[in-house]
Amino acid sequence: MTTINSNIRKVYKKIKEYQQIIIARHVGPDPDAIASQIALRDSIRLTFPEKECFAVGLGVSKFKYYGILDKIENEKYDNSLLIVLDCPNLHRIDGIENLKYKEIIKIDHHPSEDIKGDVDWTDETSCSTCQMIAELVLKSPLKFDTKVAGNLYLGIVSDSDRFLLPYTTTKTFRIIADLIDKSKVDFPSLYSYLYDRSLDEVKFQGYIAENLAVTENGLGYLVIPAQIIKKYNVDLATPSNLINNFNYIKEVIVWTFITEDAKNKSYKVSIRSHGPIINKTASKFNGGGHKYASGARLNNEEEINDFIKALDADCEEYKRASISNIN
Ligand SMILES: [Mn+2]
Repeated sequence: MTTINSNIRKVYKKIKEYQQIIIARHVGPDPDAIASQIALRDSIRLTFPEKECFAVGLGVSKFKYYGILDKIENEKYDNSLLIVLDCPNLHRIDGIENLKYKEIIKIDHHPSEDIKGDVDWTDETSCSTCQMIAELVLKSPLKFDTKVAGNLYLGIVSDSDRFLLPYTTTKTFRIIADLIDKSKVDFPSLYSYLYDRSLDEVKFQGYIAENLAVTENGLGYLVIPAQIIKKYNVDLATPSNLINNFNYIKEVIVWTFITEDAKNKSYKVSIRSHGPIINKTASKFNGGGHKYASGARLNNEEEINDFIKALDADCEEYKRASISNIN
């Protein structure tokens, strides 16, 4: 508790100190990354209207509800403070080309990688980066309004998968209760921004359910060819958006979608787990992430086969360990 509070103090102090603040997050953002980034920017702007504070990176049209990202000339911000959210590795930060920042703050809930922040607030027990930003605005003099609170709420709900994932803690609920009490945000009205989807997507989910292969060890996997993505009129990001919907299938303890990325001549991989730790295997295949939610990249069929075998072995080992625990 003390370390977290001291991180909040340190982060606030740096924000106060700098005139130029650039906020970035990982490439291919999800709601937690975008919402934390825009919420922090808007909170800093509310608190310090005289500062120049920008949220950078490529915009994603389906996330425009959260707010519009800033297009700036990075070369002009040599004296800036860079705040990186929801991203542990330098090469995955979006939109900081040619930015010669003075100091870097990291706020993230992923396992630590190569970014070492001048202030480094890494909390793997947090369900989301938005939970950390919510704590920051609640416990520091940073101001927030219903829009900031709504963004943070959606990021928390999204990354915790509606509080289903084990990263959800009593602290998550305390922070959310505080956030709602203090902002009076009408949270039930926000869910459509996360959960509205097209009929095409629902039909594509049916395709996945119909075609998912399941091994004896409880690995569910599906290789999705580019022409299927085209046929269902969805896109490369759709399988990873749908992957959490395949939670709570009795026969499946780990599941993965391997989607052909025709443009980059590779395969984009999402993985989820109900038990076995999967990020070690993910990191062997150009990926990584959380213990129970990871991603990877594969280049050819041989790698696909090796990857499926490795994940299946993780499932087998986990099953064996659980059986010997019972005995
Ligand atoms: Mn996150």
